[in-house]
Amino acid sequence: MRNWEGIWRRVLSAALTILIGVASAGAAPPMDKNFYLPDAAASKIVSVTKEGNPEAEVIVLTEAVAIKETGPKETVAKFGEVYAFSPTFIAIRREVPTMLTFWNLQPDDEHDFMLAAPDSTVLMHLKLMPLTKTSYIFTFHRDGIFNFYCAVHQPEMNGQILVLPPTSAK
Ligand SMILES: [Cu+2]
Repeated sequence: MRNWEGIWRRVLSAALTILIGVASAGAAPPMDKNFYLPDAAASKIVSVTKEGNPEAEVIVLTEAVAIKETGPKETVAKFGEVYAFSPTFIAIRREVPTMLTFWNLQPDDEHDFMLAAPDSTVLMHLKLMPLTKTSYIFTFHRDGIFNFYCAVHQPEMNGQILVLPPTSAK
């Protein structure tokens, strides 16, 4: 009986995952204790939503700098596989909803996006699945330098978001 319950639970959770996936055009990244959006406290620093009306969009690519499939072999031997975000620097206005769309260009490599507050507190962590576009709308409520990381590819796969005050013209 226990086993059946376990199996049903797994079937239901798989079905739910598929439903959630379909609801958001198949691009829903997995969320669990390791992958999450900002909680209530972190949302006071940056709110992150799927839906909304972004005023700007930035596309962030995951680039293979040196990998085993394409080399250079000597570089991979010396440094291991090296990936980078592109761009690595993004300037965003505070209180301006900005869509960040991550394109994971690799067919067989997972990346992720871990965003840290200016005091280095981790605010959120997204999984970026192979050959997948992942979009969220970010509204920052604090100015400052926010570092971001792919936790899989450290120490090299990083970037910075500089949050500036709203323009006075606005
Ligand atoms: Cu990565």
